[in-house]
Amino acid sequence: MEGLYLLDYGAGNVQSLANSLTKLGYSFKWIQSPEDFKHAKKLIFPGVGAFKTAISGLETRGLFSPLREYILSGRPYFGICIGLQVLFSSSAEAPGVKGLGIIPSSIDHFDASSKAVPHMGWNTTRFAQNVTDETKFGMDEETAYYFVHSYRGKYDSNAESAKWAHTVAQYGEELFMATVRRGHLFGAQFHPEKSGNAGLKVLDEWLKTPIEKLDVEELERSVIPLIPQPKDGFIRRVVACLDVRANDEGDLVVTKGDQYDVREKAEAGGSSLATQTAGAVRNLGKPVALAERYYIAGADEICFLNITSFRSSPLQDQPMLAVVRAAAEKIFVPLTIGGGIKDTTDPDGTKRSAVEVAGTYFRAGADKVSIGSEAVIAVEKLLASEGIPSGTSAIETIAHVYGRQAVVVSADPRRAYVDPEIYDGPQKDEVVRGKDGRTWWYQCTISGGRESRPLGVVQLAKGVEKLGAGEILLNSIDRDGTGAGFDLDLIRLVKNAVSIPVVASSGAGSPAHFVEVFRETTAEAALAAGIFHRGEVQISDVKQAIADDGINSRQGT
Ligand code: 1PR
Repeated sequence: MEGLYLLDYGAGNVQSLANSLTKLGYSFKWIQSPEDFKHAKKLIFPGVGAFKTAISGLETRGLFSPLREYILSGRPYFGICIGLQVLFSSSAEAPGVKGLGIIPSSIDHFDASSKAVPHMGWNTTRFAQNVTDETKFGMDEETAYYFVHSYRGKYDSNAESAKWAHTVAQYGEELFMATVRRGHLFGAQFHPEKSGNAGLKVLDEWLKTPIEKLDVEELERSVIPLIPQPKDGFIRRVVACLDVRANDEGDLVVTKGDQYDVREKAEAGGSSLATQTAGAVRNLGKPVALAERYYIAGADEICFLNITSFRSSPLQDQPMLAVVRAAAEKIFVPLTIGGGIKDTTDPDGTKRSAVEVAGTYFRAGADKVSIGSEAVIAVEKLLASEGIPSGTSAIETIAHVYGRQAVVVSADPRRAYVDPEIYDGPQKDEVVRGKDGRTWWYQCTISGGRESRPLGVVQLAKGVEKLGAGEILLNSIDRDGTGAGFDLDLIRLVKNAVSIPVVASSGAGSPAHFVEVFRETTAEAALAAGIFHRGEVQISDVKQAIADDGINSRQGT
């Protein structure tokens, strides 16, 4: 498209939007300097991250005032996430930092007392105005879109800012502006580039709408007084996880362990083929092809874990980067990448900070990075320094630049059985009594379960929340690959300890296990690997079972 420009303030994953536009067949240019605004006929400002980082990124590049002038000139603008929030006067995220001041209101933090924050996941919207079909941009009230944010523009139908509201979403009991529109200005708090086909449709419809039609019927519109409904539209996510490593031939393959052991086993009386493959890394397919299959099947999120990255993971030689790049061209739901997100040294001696490593993944198309071993070490240091954060851990430094919603901690706990009568260790408050009468605490491990550490999972969860993690991916070494169902005790324990979202992982053997984990715990998402890789259960079966049970679920791609 002639005159379509994208604005990148220097942080966050803008590659996904670029990939979406390429997929839709649009050509575009990047705003490189203030001069470029003169040539822009339509402008999209995508972004995740912190309000302050976005504003100072614009200011440092001399783009703040030219952007404001561009918007006030009445030319089409589409702000995504932080690109919507900068339209407001200010944000509680960065007191004293001025936004563009187009919408006369402030962005505030979600109330975290009764729900997980960040608001991370899919949610439906309602129209806040009598919007004509021409300016719905393909949106409807049944469809869910992908959000990820801790701050939001509250919806109050009596406030002046409500006149900008286009759609409203409900999270818990809070209504907030999901999209804003006035004249040529449009903004989405959700990520259309990460909302599957529904999001691509919004982008396409907005881009296809002739400029003169974007401006219709302003005076006719009247604010609809919306009140919270008994149940919000927040979807419980189904995540497909791909554990990736090099096999013995050096090819990158999707593998899957049983309690983290990914090598084929010799079976007594097995075939000669089974005997030949015994000991080899289990190969369940190619990472990108499998991930694309799950996207098409309706996975709400895809997670890649580089499971051998603890050995050495120089950024120069990081095959996962190619996987992320290729996956991000085809997959338009959130991508999480884990393994090796830490300070590293390249073979030539070049040191790379964890932020640099994470930034490379974000620019390749990842939305979140997941930190395993380093998170355990960081919490041990936090406890040793009496709870005073150093500011230097990977969690802190990445969250500072890219926002906490971009930082996941992947926990690998294993049950440590104890006698409650005599156990008096530091984890005594974390001891769980099972239905079978046995008692245990959940011990954290590093290096893919190879090394147990003197840290309980509750200590880890609270510690990483304090350091700035935005989500916990909660594995269970005991349940991994067993198909025995999620460890509900573990999930409840961690959910009660933190207010960030938790992804239940390990042990899924059937769709009923997803229903169970969503019924019996408040986990925001549930992840499976083996059953999907082996084709035993389809993602659509899981979605259907959840929906049949009355749990909010997203159907389709
Ligand atoms: O420590 O920051 O480099 O991260 C390494 C990452 O690799 C961690 O997230 C760690 O969980 C993961 N990892 C390391 N070794 C293994 C292994 O399996 N040998 N895999 C491993 C973790 C567990 C789950 C799995 C679920 C669901 N995989 O992610 O997908 O248990 O499986 P299921 O549905 O088949 O039961 P760092």
